[in-house]
Amino acid sequence: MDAGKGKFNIRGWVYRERKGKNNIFIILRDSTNIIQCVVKKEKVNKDVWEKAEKVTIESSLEISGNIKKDKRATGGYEIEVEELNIVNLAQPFPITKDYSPEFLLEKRHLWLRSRKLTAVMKVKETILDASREFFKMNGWHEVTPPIITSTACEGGSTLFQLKYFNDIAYLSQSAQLYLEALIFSLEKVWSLTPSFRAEKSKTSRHLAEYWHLEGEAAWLDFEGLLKFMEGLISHICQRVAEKNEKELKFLGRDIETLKKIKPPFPRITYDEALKILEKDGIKIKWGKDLRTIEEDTLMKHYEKPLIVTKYPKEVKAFYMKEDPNNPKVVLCCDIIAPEGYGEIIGSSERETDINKLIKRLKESGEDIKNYEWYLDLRRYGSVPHSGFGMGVERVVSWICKLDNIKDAIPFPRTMLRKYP
Ligand code: NSS
Repeated sequence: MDAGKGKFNIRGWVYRERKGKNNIFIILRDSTNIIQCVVKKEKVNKDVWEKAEKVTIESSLEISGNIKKDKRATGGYEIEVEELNIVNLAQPFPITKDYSPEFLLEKRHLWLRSRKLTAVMKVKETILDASREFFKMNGWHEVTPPIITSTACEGGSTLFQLKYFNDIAYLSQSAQLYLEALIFSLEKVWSLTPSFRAEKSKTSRHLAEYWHLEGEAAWLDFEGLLKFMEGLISHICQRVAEKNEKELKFLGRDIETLKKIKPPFPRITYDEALKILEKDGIKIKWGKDLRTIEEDTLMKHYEKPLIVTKYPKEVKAFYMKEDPNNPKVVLCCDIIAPEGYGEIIGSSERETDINKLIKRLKESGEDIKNYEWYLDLRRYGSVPHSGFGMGVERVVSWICKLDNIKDAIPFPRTMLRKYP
């Protein structure tokens, strides 16, 4: 919809309608915006008036008429209708009064038309565009790793298993191990893939299927990794602030807070996090992972994303590099979003010592045979390298200020839902 002055043709769907004796108001929605159309009984022929009288919510229409500025109209313009064609007369639309989350999820295929979800999807597109742009600007190559995998990357407990001919296979939890193989030819690689986690937890932050933006680079050390991730998150926020003013306003996200998301981000170690938590009255035994409640408590102290480094080895994945200065911790980093949106990135420098990798895999109960191909990467020209994974819907939730991660994806999959 590109509103100017004069004659105007528009196609769209009825967002609202109000029928008076002499005037019928139709608010029409298309992918760009909504606009008020008025049908005046005295100005149109009988046929147009009768069609307008029939119009129902979500009917698809073609309208032509004269457009003019009108301060009172939603959107600031009004079309005075001359011609009206009903492409499809919608049956009574089921979403009327019941806006309960469960009902809206059941009718998701229709609720996608809401202004809220439309705004979220536009912001998500900018987030993806900005990410791609940032990787390209820095010379990273986009690659396409597999979705069907033979091994776990993030531990067996959340793996989805599937029948694979006469064998079994798994849906990918992360492209990481495959990206690691690709750095030996392309050096800096990234991918955007769905990741699958059979999460039993019913939280506002977990999906069973989410979009995973992952990067892996040869010669990238821990410090370089932290810098790159700060740069990426900041670039995303700046681009959204530039491009999605209208959507952010609709979603209630203040643009100024996004503009402030610039490096450097605050950095603390796991040990320092425990000290802050203790002052806040939460005592965590060293060696325990930080849960949602601890992350949220920490974030009361910060307005920018927080970088938490060097977690205990036991709570982190087998591939993370042991800190040369302290073998009890690994060179990993979680980035936690402000305002209680939780972890948006998990990352680390990778272990290059093949014996340490084998030991850690055995400790986590894995069959080494399945990881022989991965261990080959340490046998033939191994180099220091690092990588990360960003949960796209977590970032969307934070930037769009959503109450639940389910609204960050068109068709959310959770333990309790795979329909529609
Ligand atoms: O498990 S992660 O913390 N890390 C990895 O998978 C690494 N192998 C990534 C890598 O280094 N290439 O997941 C990464 C991010 C995490 O920080 C969350 O933001 C997001 O993926 N994540 C999720 N988002 C939505 N739903 C679920 N269930 C979920 N699990 C992780």
